[in-house]
Amino acid sequence: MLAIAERINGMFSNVKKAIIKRDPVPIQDLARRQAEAGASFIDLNVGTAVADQVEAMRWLVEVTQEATKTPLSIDSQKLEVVKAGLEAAKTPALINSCKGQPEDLEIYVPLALKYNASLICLTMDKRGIPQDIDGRVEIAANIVSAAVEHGLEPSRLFIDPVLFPINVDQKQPGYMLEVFRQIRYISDPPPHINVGLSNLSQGTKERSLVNRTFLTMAIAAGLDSAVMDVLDKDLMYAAICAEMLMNKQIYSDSFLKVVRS
Ligand code: THG
Repeated sequence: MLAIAERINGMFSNVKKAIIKRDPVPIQDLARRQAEAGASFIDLNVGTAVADQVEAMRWLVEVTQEATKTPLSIDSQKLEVVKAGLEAAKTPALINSCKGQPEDLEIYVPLALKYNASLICLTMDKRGIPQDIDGRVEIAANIVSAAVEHGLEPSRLFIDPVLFPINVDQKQPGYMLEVFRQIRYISDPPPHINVGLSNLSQGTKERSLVNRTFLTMAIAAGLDSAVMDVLDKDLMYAAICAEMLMNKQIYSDSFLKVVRS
């Protein structure tokens, strides 16, 4: 699966401080550790606290690239901030994220094509995020149609049905598993399916356990990408084991050792 490393996010106080002081040391340390832990992309989110988000994103991209060659995920709700990140990135990046409504897709799909980037789209429109299965799958189908129309390959499209914290509505994780199953049938080949895994355990006291248990269930239902804590070893090992059990990694008696090396 594709692990998008979540830790360089202004929502964390040490990252926020580093961005404000323009101190590259904590950022580059996180970049190296997350790359070594097996990140496919390193997510960069300046958070909401800094004054000039465009300038902050440009700086984050530059200092992260000095530390690692791992591709970057440019995470912002603001188009100017995304553009600044894409402009500064030296290798094809991932845009995180675009809303699944026509007006936004008409801007972000061509933007992804222009920068040779991949694109995460949320199953969210003007009315918000549908709470049910059908509403999310309907928006996912609209997203895939827009991508096909513009010629963005399914391998560069990630659909994110937006995972809610477990303490908001306990029925949601079950709904999500069904949404993953249905999204796989929208196109052949299917788009990637992604979630922000840590959303699920916000506010709970057993974060790591909740995250990794859901991740293995989700992999069984077709999830193949997550914005996640790659520094959580138990989580990474659970993902590898789930993929082995789904015949997506070759089995050997010491499969974990093989993947680690
Ligand atoms: N989908 C996509 N991208 C995303 C999300 C998503 N990016 C951001 C987010 N959601 C995923 N990343 C995180 C990162 C951290 C936390 C949750 C999700 C988190 N932070 C601590 C908390 O809220 O308790 C706060 C940090 C601290 O101070 O320790 O849980 O859904 N495409």
